[in-house]
Formats: sequence, C-alpha cells, structure tokens
Amino acid sequence: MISRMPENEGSLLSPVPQAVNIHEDGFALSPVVWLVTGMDTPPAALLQVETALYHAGVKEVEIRSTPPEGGIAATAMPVVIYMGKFLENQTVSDALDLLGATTAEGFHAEGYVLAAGSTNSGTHMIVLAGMDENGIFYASQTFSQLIFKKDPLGWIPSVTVYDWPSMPVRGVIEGFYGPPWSHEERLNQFSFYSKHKMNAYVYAPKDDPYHREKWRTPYPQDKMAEIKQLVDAAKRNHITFTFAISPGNSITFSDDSEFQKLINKAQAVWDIGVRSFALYLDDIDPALRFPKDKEKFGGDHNPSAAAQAFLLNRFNEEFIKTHPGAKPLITVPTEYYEEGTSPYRERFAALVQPDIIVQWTGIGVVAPSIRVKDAQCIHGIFQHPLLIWDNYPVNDFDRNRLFLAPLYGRDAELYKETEIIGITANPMNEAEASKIPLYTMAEYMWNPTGYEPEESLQKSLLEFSGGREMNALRLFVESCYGSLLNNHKEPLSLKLEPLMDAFWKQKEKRAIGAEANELLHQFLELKNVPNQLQQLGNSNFLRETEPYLIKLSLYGAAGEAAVQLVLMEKEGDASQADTQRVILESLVEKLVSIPKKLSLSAMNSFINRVLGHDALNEGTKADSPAPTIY
Ligand code: LTM
Repeated sequence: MISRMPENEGSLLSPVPQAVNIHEDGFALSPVVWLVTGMDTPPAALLQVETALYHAGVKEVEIRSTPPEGGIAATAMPVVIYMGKFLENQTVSDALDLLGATTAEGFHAEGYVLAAGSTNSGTHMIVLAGMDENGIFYASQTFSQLIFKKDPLGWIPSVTVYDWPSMPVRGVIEGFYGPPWSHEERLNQFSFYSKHKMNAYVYAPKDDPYHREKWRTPYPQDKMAEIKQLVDAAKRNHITFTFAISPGNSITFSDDSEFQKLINKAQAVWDIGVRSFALYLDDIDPALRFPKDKEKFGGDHNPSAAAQAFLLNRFNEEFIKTHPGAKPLITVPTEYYEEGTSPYRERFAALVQPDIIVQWTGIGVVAPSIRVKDAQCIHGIFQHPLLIWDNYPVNDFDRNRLFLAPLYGRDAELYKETEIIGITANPMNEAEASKIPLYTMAEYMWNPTGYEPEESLQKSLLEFSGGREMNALRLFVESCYGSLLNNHKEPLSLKLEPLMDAFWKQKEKRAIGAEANELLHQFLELKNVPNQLQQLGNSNFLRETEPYLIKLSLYGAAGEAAVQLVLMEKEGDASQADTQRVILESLVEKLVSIPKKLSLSAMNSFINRVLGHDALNEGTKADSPAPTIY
C-alpha cells in the first residue's frame, strides 16, 4: 500500500486512507472537464472538486446530469469525472467497473471509492463514489490532495483509493475554561475539520455564560444569529453541530419550571437547525442542594446519580424523542475520569436510559494513555455507548503552555471496541495553534492503524506552513512539545544536551572552537525563529504565540551570550567576559519576566552552569489538571 505520493510534498494524503494503489502512469487534466453528477452529490463536494480543478488550471467545468451519449466508455471528452453514491447511482458504479475498481471495500458508513484511469478508447476518467453524502464529500477532499501541480494543467495518477473512517464520531469539543473561541475562529475551524474528515463539533465553552452559569437565560439575538451561522456552516462542512448545556451547578433536578427552561433553551436552537444535544454534568458538586431534590432523591442509594439520571431521562423522553431527526443525547457524568467503579457510577449506569451516549476522558483528566483494557473496563461499568472526551491539546489548566506535539498514547485498536463511538478532542484556547496537534488527532481518528505520530506531525507542519520555514516551525513546535501524553518529552533538549556535554568536556582540555560553533549555530537558529515565522503570514498564529516566540528567541540570544562568556573566560579576557556576563544577566532577567514555559530544560541548566547559580528554574513539566469545581 502506498499512502503518499512521491516527489510531490504538497500532495501527502491525509488522513492516511485505509487502502491506496497508486500506479506509475496517470494523465493531465484538460482545459475543459465534464463533471457528471446526480442529485445525490452534496453541494460542498461539488464545490470542492470544481475549486480543485480550477486551481489545477482547468478553464471550464461542464456539469452534466447524464452520462455522455453512447455510454460512458464512448465519450470524445478527454477527461470526465463521475460523482455520486455507488449504491444508488448506476452511472457511477458502471464507471467504477470500467476502471476495474470494486465497490465492496467502500461499504462502510462515510466510506468512498476514488478511482482514476484511462479507458481503452482513451478517455481519462475519475470516479468519486461514496457510500453516502459524507463519503462523496470525503472523496472530493482526497481528490484535491491527489492532484500534482504541473504547468499548465494539474496531473492525476492512475489510482484506486478505498477509504472509510475507523471511528464514526471524529471531532472537537470546545469544552475548555477561559476565553472561548471567537465566532470567526469557529468558522475557520470548521473548514479545517472537514478538510481533515472530522465530522463533529460540540459547542460547550465553559465560560460562555449562557452555556453554564446563566444556562436558564435565552441567548441574546446577536449571539443566536452567530449560532445559526455556525450551525449552517457546520452543515455545509458535513459536521454535526452539538449544542451543549451545563446546568448542574444550579439546577433543581426535580423542578418542572427548571426543566421547562432547559427545554426552552434547547427548542430555541432546534428552531435554527441544531439536531444534536448534550447535557453536561462535569466539574460540579454532586451533592444535592435543594430541599425538593433531597426529598425526591434523598432515599436513593446514590442521590446525585438518581437526580442526574432523572433529568437526563426526562430530557431524552420529552425533548429528544419528541423531535424527529434529533440525534442521541450526549452527557458527561460527574465522575468522568476516575479508575474503576463507584456507587455513583453503578447507579448512573443502571438508571440512565441505554441510548444516551456517555463521555469519558480516559483514566485521568488528561489521560497519558487510553488503552483498550481501560475502555473495556469503563464500558463494563457505564454500559452505555462511550464517546471519548480527549483532553488534548487543551491547556486551560496551564495557561503558560502550548501543547503542539502530535497525539500520543491512544491504542490503535480502540476503534475495534464497538462501544467506543469516537473521540472529541478538547483543544487549546489558542484556536490557530490547536490546528497543529488537531491535524494529528484527525489522522488518528480516521485510521488509527495507519497513524504514526511523528510522521503525522511532519505532514501537519507541511500543511500549516505551506512548506515554508519548516525548520523554524519545527523548532518552535519542539519547544512547546512536552505533555502528560509523551512523558514531558523535550526533543530540543535531547538534541542540545550532547552538544552541551561535548562543549563542557572539551573546555578543560583544549580549544573549544568547534563545539562552541556548533552550539552558537543552534542558538542562532532559536534566536531567528520569530523572524522566520513572520514569513508564514499567519497573523492569528503569530498573535497567539507571540510571548512563546519571544521567549524562544531570548533563549537563543542567552545561549549565544553564555557560550561567548565561557570563551572569553577561557581566553583570559576579563573585560570581554564581564561584558558578556552583563548581557547574559540582562537576557536572563527578561526570560524570567515572561511566565510562558517552554520544553527547554537543557537551556536552563546550561545557562545556570555558565552563570554559576540557579538563575533559571522554571518547571519543566506541564501542570497536571485537577478537576475543577467552578
Ligand atoms: O474534562 C472534562 C469532562 N471537563 C473539564 C474540561 O472542561 C476542561 O477543559 C478539562 C481540562 O482542564 N478538564 C475538565 O475537567
């Protein structure tokens, strides 16, 4: 299986398809292309294909609803594209047959078969055949990635792709504390998700007051208009928009008028097109507060589980089930991260209706690993469909860190546990920077067995940078790398430490020119990272990461001054050494004044050793989140 195309860095297939056969031959697109499509093709897929064709130099895309006269094999047109559902659209399945592609492998929800090749009569054909609308849409995303840029017209290899997602639910939960994403950021994220074949977004920003604190209050009109725009954009991008409410801190579970307020809130967003709902119960004090609840549930083995189950079941019965087209209700219990069972969990499992989806974060709020055996154990306890709420790359618990490393520590076989329906990743407050790790999470969710973290990160950086300033971007990412998922790994420290060791070893013996130069070279690179990343022109990313970039650059400058200081001392030039010491001390002062933390403990040790005291001692490990009751 070839999953990437040689000699064309821009055309790495992502997420890695389940099966790909790329042949040596292929064909150039033609100035006019026919696109034969039926009613079954979603507009976004059509738009994606047309846009890709125009980018590839095609001048005219002629959209037709019927195959060429004389049959699909007999057209005089140099390039014909067929799009549609392979089970319902005879032309599409005939076209696949003609190219020798079968449909059998695409028989998965959201699956697709994409084939390109030439018929005996010399017509070049491309078929984008989906199991359903999402399948056609994903075929169109893969098609865009398959076009080699060539002058004057793009080139397509002869290829057959059989592809489908391993996990049914793949996406993001905006579920963090702190500043919620802006409206524009959310819209921008949706395009990113669909490009990466993610199909879910949960709206649950803890600090949107109408989501949690003021859950009873209807959204003001302007906010409602924004939510409508989001719902529409999600639909266009083949993303299920889930609207979540977190009432658990203040609701009287048994009160009819409280329940009605919840219904009103849900109905208002139903009316603008929301079809998926979540009621969240995380980070609350589970003890019942109100006399009415104590009276109704106080006699249960576990009063809080009984009260929560009552609310969830009532909402399920009286809202979800009375609204045809509503998706299954989602919840997160108050005990969402613990290991093993508990009276609360047992009671929650027994009382909550079986079709309600339960979210779980793995073992730990940020789970270093999520293993098949953990999933089996947790499913055995909750006995509900499980949707993983993956607290990566979220950084609300340590606002002085960015988590830019790829996803680590999730078993490749998790998807085989049929009760795990998927993953929603909880991202960072920094929306643009989140895309770097989210790219890798999307790859994992689609095809976990084809997922390799470092390869995935490399592809992510290539896409993020458009292939420019890759070295600088990698240095930056490696300086924001360590997390609980990778045992606080510091790739830059691992690279610098041997060079620093060599420098110190040689220092006592002879001239240290070569070792010093090597270190100076590395430090210069760190110093230049912010200037180089300016070239990417990604103003949102630069704004979000500015203090981290400044700090990285200061580390580079401080490293240079430290090496110079050692060199001057070794040469016996006391005056120059003093000058370097002053420069270094002042850089250290600036470093200390920036609270942001980088995965660069080797730099701290090096500078401290040169100065002869512990000037830099920030923690190297990201804080571990404790569950918060706000
Ligand atoms: O993880 C869950 C279910 N709830 C909260 C999140 O809202 C928060 O973003 C993360 C990370 O701090 N921890 C939580 O407990």
